[in-house]
Amino acid sequence: MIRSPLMTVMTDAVMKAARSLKRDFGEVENLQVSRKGPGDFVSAADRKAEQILREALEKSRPGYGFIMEEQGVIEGADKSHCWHIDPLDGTTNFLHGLPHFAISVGLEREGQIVAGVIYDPIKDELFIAEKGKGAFVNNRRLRVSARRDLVDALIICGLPHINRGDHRQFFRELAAIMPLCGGMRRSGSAALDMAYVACGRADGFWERNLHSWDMAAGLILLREAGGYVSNAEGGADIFGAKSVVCGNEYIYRELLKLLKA
Ligand code: 2AM
Ligand code: CA
Ligand code: CA
Ligand code: CA
Repeated sequence: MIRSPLMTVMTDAVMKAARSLKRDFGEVENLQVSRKGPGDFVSAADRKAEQILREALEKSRPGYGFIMEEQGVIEGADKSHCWHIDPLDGTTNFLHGLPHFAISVGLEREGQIVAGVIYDPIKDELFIAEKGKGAFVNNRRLRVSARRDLVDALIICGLPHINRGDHRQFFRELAAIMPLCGGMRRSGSAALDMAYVACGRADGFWERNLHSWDMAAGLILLREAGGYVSNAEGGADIFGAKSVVCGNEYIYRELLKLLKA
């Protein structure tokens, strides 16, 4: 597979940040950790990886704006391009030594997500997608699953975080969906959840209270892998609604129906 110049820029930046994350994961007990709020941790590993991504992308694509989890919004001279960056998706896993986390970088052009990279440094899995060019994991083409029936489906959910989100709403949704589906998982990395639906390891996923940096790369992966995706109400404004429901065509429809019921 020949990588486009843009994909090379994105994957080079991500691999550089991943080396820093891997080093920090090796001595996670020595990391400086602070709490942004209850259950909302950030460590030196998150900040270092984000800075590496920012510097690498600024150098290769000067003027693009940034929306980053830790540094926030940085306006660029180029108003038509913006990176959505989560330097460490799955911080809670990371800080517990649980090897399931990722870097997520999406590129928005003229209001549309046109490219995404999600990298899991522990499993060495690189998920990439560009608009109109397909989605790949380690150079293998991705496709969503073909399962049609919820009873056979593996569904990933997210849990609302402590003091955030509507827990009652979540339990209503879970009560509607769980008894009908083949199995359920909760992983702690929304970016990997979306990547796993894109490659057919799971058949559907929904979560609320997410941010653009959690979802941007996953959205383009899903779309390029033939997946269906919207916000939890069925609308197109995923970042604004801060919610996502996705899957193959059939499972997406089933999930959305149950969420809206
Ligand atoms: P993070 O690890 O980058 O913070 C898991 O359900 C998803 O929720 C992850 O993408 C995780 O991203 C995010 N998350 C974790 N704690 C959160 C919080 N307090 N508020 C909102 N999102 C959170
Ligand atoms: Ca966080
Ligand atoms: Ca995140
Ligand atoms: Ca993060």
